[in-house]
Amino acid sequence: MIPKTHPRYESLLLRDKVKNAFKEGYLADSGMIAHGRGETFDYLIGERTTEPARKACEAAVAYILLAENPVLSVNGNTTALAIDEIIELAKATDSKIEINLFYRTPERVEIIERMFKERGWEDILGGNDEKLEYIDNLNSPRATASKEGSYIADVMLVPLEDGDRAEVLVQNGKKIICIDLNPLSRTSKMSTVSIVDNIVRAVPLMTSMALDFKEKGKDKDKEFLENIIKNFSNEQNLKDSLAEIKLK
Ligand code: PTJ
Repeated sequence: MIPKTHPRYESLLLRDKVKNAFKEGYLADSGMIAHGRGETFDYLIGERTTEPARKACEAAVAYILLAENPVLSVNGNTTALAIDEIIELAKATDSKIEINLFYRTPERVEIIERMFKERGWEDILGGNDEKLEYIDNLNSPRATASKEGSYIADVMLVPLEDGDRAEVLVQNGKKIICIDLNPLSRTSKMSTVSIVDNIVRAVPLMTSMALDFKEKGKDKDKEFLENIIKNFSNEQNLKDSLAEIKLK
């Protein structure tokens, strides 16, 4: 039990979620290493959503709302840290959710599938019973692609991923949005929009932006959404995100 008065309470809560997910069998052991790396970058940006991250979230929402077949990809770490928030984002943006694991095992897939279904999200793609396609030129288990999901997706959210998939997906003509606290990662560099923020902050922010656009009728305003995208440069945004790292 972590005392609420602990100065690092929020951070320790996230660590607990990751540790428990590993004990429950759905988080890869490397997922704990990935989390530690994320913690470091989060510390360096002050554990807050920076202005460049906010802009990237806005561009990401614009891409998703303009998409014909948007897919939110989930792995072990994403499920452990943000399962409810991902479901809310999918509802707010009419997106599909697909399981895609680098260290894919039927056991891990089964647990993650069950967790989504327990929360009322029945139509979880990429499960054990589905006959999956494979993305060409990708030699890891991440190549799995649901026929209704990432195989035909035009826009995909790929949070907390290693660097082997984003580039191939972009080459396949998809718009790729990553959430990655490391602005120097291969995934960040290869993605169409890279959100340099903690997933626990970025996903709820995207949902509230999508709902706000809906309320104002802007979700169907193509010109408005296309303008957000036109004014966004991922290369510049990554530079701005890097500049947010405070070394003093
Ligand atoms: O569940 P699986 O089998 O698909 O495996 C997932 C992991 C995360 C183990 C796998 O994709 C992997 O090894 O990823 P990497 O190469 O460690 O990359 C993960 C990236 O996510 C790193 O750049 C981290 O800085 C970043 N990251 C970690 N935690 C967070 C994060 N970014 C945003 N929010 C976080 N909470």
